[in-house]
Amino acid sequence: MFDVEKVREDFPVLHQEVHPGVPLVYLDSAASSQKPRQVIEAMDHYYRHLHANVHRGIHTLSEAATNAYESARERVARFINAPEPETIVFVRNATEAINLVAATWGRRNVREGDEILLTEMEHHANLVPWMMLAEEKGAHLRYVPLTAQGLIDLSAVERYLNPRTKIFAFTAMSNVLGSITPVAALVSAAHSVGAIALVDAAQSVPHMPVDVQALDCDFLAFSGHKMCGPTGSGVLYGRRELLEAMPPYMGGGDMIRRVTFEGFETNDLPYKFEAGTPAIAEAVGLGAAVDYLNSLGMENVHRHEQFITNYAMEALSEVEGLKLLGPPAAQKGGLATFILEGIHPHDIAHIADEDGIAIRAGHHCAMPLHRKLGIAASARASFYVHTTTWEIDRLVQSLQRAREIFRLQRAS
Ligand code: 7TS
Repeated sequence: MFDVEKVREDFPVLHQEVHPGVPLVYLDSAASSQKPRQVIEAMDHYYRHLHANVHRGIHTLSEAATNAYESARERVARFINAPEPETIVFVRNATEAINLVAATWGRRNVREGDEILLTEMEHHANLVPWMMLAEEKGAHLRYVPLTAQGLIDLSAVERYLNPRTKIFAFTAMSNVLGSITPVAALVSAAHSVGAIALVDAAQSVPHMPVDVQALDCDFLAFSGHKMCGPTGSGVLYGRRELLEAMPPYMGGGDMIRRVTFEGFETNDLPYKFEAGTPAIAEAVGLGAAVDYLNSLGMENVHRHEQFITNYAMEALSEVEGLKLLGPPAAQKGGLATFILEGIHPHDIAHIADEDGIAIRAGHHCAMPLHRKLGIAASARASFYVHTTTWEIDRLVQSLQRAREIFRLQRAS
């Protein structure tokens, strides 16, 4: 049994009133998750007892900091079943991970006339870096269309893949529709035409078990701050042969083995891609987040979110004039995105905030998807390990209140 009330005790931020007498209901974990005390304490401990720069000094603290940093890498590697820690590159977030691949692998391998395949439901982080690359190289961007339910259909993917496709970059779960994509099948389809596959796992690694070897993906990107970890911690997993062949992204300290006035020699993996002093405390926090999620069990996390999503979609569909976007609960992750007839999503979010409820409104960094759906914006409630059914009930009450306010305004 997943004891959500016990889990809530781990999150200090949840136990506060956001307005006098109005307790917080946090339904914005897809934007950024809250942090359990285990993560906060690990970072506090690091700064109080271990901090020094890594990989540089031979003094005791530098060694302790290096061990803490590298131990976080090992735990992250195990968490996604990467074959070895050297295939885990620490970056700031999923955005940086994708930019790194586009700017290094992409610049070296994509040429004029080549195709880069994306889908219609990508976050800007998995669109703009490829647009920049395509513009520089004269390559073409193509987009796999969605089904009416907002899912990726394998047969559509197969129609779009061809020998000119160099890379297929797609999300494992849409941050707007919640749609879960059949990652292993999409990777295998990409490989069948000789393309490589990059998985934007920003919304999957925090919420479900992910095994990069089982998926057979070439790159996988995610952010620590969406999985109970600190901001400024993120991960690029890459297949060793690809990482080895890629040029470095940024130049500076740590990423070199040797520098002369004439040039430089790059360091081994993963340091080749970690120029400058890294976010050490953040890596330590991410390691603690991984331990925390492991202690809950990722199967349990996923099951709890499916239960909440199912409950939320049923409860929300009772609200008159409310339209849910995306597929049914069984095919989606922990979020519910909707529009409410006659009320702008920003007004919904504003009224919800008066009731202490944090939801997101806008285009959620997926403007092309919104345009495709024929809407400018939507409202999104997103869930995590601490979300309860009574929080969903509070949201539904707030939406009813919003409807009432706007009904009265129209009547007057
Ligand atoms: N990919 C997906 C699928 C995302 O949902 C996000 C962030 C990113 C990439 C980028 O992550 P970052 O940590 O590098 O910024 N998504 C959202 C969101 O839905 N609301 O705020 C951020």
